[in-house]
Amino acid sequence: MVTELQLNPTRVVEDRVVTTVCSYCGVGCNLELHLKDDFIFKVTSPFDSPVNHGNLCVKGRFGYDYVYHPKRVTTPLVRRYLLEGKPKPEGREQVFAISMDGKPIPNSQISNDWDWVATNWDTALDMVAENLVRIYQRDGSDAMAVYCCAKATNEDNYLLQKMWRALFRTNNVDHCTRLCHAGSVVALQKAIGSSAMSNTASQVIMNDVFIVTGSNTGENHPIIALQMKEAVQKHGAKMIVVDPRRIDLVDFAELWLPLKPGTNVPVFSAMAHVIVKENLVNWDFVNRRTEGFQEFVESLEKFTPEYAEEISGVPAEDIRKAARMYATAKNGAIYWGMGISQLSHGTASALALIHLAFLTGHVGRDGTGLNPLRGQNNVQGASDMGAMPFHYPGYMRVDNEDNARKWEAAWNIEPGGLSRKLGLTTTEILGHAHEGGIRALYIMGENPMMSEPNLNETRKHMTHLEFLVSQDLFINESGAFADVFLPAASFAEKDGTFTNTDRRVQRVRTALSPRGQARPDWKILCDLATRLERRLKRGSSSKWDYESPEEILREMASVNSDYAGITYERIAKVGLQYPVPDMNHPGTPTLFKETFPSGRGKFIPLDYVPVMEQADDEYPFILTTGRLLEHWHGGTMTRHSSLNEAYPEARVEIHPADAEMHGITNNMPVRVTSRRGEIVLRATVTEKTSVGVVFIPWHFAEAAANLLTNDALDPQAKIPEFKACAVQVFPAREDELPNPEVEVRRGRY
Ligand SMILES: Nc1nc2c(c(=O)[nH]1)N[C@H]1C(S)=C(S)[C@@H](COP(=O)(O)OP(=O)(O)OC[C@H]3O[C@@H](n4cnc5c(=O)[nH]c(N)nc54)[C@H](O)[C@@H]3O)O[C@H]1N2
Ligand SMILES: Nc1nc2c(c(=O)[nH]1)N[C@H]1C(S)=C(S)[C@@H](COP(=O)(O)OP(=O)(O)OC[C@H]3O[C@@H](n4cnc5c(=O)[nH]c(N)nc54)[C@H](O)[C@@H]3O)O[C@H]1N2
Ligand code: SF4
Ligand SMILES: [Mo]
Repeated sequence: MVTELQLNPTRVVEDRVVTTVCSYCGVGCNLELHLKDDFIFKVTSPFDSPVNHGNLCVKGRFGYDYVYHPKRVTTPLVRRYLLEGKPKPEGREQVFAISMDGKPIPNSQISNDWDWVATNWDTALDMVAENLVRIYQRDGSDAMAVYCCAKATNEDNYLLQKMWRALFRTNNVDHCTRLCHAGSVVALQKAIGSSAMSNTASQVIMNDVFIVTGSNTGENHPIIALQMKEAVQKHGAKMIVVDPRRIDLVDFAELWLPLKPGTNVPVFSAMAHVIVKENLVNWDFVNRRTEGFQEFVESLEKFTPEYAEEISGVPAEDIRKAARMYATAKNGAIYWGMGISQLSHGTASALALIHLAFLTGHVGRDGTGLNPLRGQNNVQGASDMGAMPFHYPGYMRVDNEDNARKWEAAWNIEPGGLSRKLGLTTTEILGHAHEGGIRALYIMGENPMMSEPNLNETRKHMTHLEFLVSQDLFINESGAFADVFLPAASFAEKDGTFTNTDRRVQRVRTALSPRGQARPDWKILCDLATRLERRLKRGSSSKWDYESPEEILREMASVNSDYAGITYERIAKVGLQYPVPDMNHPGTPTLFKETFPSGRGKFIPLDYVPVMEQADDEYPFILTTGRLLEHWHGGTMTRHSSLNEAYPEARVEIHPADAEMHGITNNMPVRVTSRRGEIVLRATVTEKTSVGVVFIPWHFAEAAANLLTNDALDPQAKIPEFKACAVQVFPAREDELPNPEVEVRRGRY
C-alpha cells in the first residue's frame, strides 16, 4: 500500500488533508499533509498562505518522511544496568559504540549492562524521576540542567522550562539559540531592548535597497530567498550581498562584497564611516531616536574604507558604493544570519549592522528593518517561552524580583521559591559536567554531540555526566550517551504552535497517530512532572494536569502579554504576529514604529578584534562551516529521509587555486586537520569558496565538521566561533574515506 501511494501520489484520493507548519526552518511555511490510511503520501501548500503563498522548498515538500523511518524509536528504552538495579558500569567512553538496535559492536569491551532494553512508560518515567530527584536531593539545584528544543512546540518548551524552574529551582535552562543567533540577541538587547526580527519577511518586496549578510538565504531560508529574488526581478530592488562565499543570491545582487571570514566589524563600520563623512545621515532619526552618536562618530575615525580593505579584502570603492546605496534608499533593510553571529565577536558584528540602521533611520517603518533570520522552525518560540538561562517567558529577567514574583504566583510557588540566579548557557553546561558541577542533564530534541564545537572535548564532557535523559525521535549521537531514552511524537503527530522568524504564531496539527508508543513531548512532560512533584514532597504544587496544549499556551499568555491575545481559535487559519496584547488586537507586522523598548537606540563604539585562530604555516586555511539545502544540522532528520539520496556524503569546498597548490583534484579524498581533530571526506573544487577559505557543511556524522571547530566563545553572548578556525588539507586515499553505513550513527571519534 505504502509503495503504491508513494509511486502514484497523484492518482490517490486522500481520506483527509491536514493543515500544519513545516518542521524544518524558521520561515514557517504552511503545509497541507494529504493522508490516506494514516500515511502522508503528498505535501502541498495553500496558495493563500501569507507566509509562503503555495511555495515550498525541497525539505517541506519531500523531507517529512523521517517520520516513518524504521529507526525511529517507538518504545521507551532504559539501560540494562538501571533495570537490574546494578551500579553504573565503567566504560562510558565506549557507549557511543553501541549500535542503534542496542547490540554492542562485536569485539568491543563494552559491558552488556549498557544494552538498551525496551520497557513501558511507567518504568521509564519512574526511573527518570527517581534519578533526577536523587541527584537533586543530594547535590541541589546547581547539579541540574536541561536543553529545551527549538523543533518542539511552544507548549512543549514552556512546560519543560517550567518543570526545571518550578521543581528543581534552577535557571540552568537553554537551547540551540545559544549556538545560533545569541550574538544578534545580545546586540539587539543592548542597543534597542528587543531581539526579534523587526519586520515581516514578505515586506522585502517593499525594500528598494537591502543588504543580505552572513546568510545563505537561498539554501537556508529558501522561501524568503524567493521573495528576495522577486523583489529584485519584479520590483526593481537592489540587493547587496556581503558574504565570503559566492552564494546563489550573488547572481541577483547589484553588489557583492566578498569579505574574509570574521571581518564584519571593519566592513560595516567603514560603511558607517562613509555615511557620516559624506553626510548621508538621517539627522531627524538620529536626534529623535538614538543616543551616544558623538562618541560613536569618534570611534569611527579609524574605520576608513582603505583600512577595511586591508583587513577584509573588499575594495574600498565597493564599500563606499554599498554605503551610498543603503543610505540613500527610501526603504532600506538588513537581513542577516550566522556569518554575523557565530564568531567570537558575534555581538560586535551585529552591533555594526544595527548602527547602519540607526544612522539611516531604516527601522521602524514597513519595508525597512533589522532582520536576523531565525533558523529553526520554533527557535523564536522556544526563546519566547523562556527556554533560556536569563529569562522567564516573555524575556522577563530571572534576576528581577517583580518578574520572579509574577511567575511564583502563576505557578503556585512560595514567595522567594524560584531561583534569582542566572543559569548556565548551553555552551557552559557541558563544561560544568563534573563532580560538584552539573550531574544530571535532560535533553529534549537537541544533539550536542554534533552541534557543539570541538566534539572531542564535548565527548569527554558527556562521559562525565552522572545521568542523561534523551527525549527524541531517534537515538542521535548524543542519545547514544543517555541512560534513559523517551520516544517523542513528531510534528505530524501532535498539536501545538510554532512561532516563525517574523514572530508569527501558527497552528501545528495532529495528522497521524504517534508511531508505536511515542508520545507528544508535552504529554511526556506532564506525566514526568507529576511524578517528580510527588517525590519532591513540597508543600504546594504547580499545575501539571493539562487537558490540551491550548490550556498550556493560555497559562503562559496570562503572564506574557505578547501572547495575551492569541488563542487557537484566532489562529485557526492564519497565524498572528506577536505582540498581540489583547483579544481584539490584529497582531504587529512591524515593530518599533514610535520608540524602541529601551527608549532611545544606543550607539555602542566598536573595535576590530580578529578571529581567535588565524591561518599560519601549519594550518594555512580558514575553515568556515555551514549548511546545505537538502540537509539539516546533525542530520538526525534529513539523513533518515529520502533527502539523503540527494546529497549522500560530506564534501569540502576548496578554491581551484588552493587545490592546485596542494595537489588536490575534484572528488579526491582529502584529510582535513585542525588543532583539535581530523576528518576525511571528498573535495569539491569550486570558485564558490574564496582563496584561503575552505567550507564544510556540518551535517555528516562520519566526517563531522565540529571535530575541527574552535570552542572559543564570544565573551558576551557565549556563542562559539563556528565560522572561522585554522585547518590544513592533505590528499588522502580512497580507503581512508569513512563508510557512512557503518559509521554514520556512531561518529568517528
Ligand atoms: N537547509 C537547511 N536550512 C536551514 C538549516 C539547515 O541546517 N539546513 N538550519 C537552520 C538554522 S538553525 C539556521 S540558524 C539558519 C542559518 O542560516 P545561515 O545564516 O544562512 O547559515 P550558514 O550556512 O551557517 O552560513 C551563513 C553564511 O555566512 C557566511 N559567512 C561565513 N563567515 C562570514 C563572515 O565572517 N561574515 C559574513 N558576513 N558572512 C560570513 C557563509 O559564507 C554563509 O553564506 O538556517 C536554517 N535553515
Ligand atoms: N559547525 C557548526 N556547528 C553548528 C552550526 C554551524 O553553523 N556550524 N550552527 C549552530 C546552530 S545555528 C544551531 S541552531 C545548532 C542546532 O543544534 P541542535 O538543536 O543540537 O541540532 P538538531 O540536529 O537540529 O537537533 C534537533 C533534534 O531534535 C529532534 N526532534 C525533531 N523534532 C522533535 C520533536 O518534536 N520532539 C523532540 N523531542 N525532538 C525532536 C531531532 O530528531 C534532532 O535529534 O547547531 C549549531 N552548530
Ligand atoms: S523554506 Fe523552511 S519552512 Fe519553508 S518548506 Fe523549506 S524548510 Fe520548510
Ligand atoms: Mo540555528
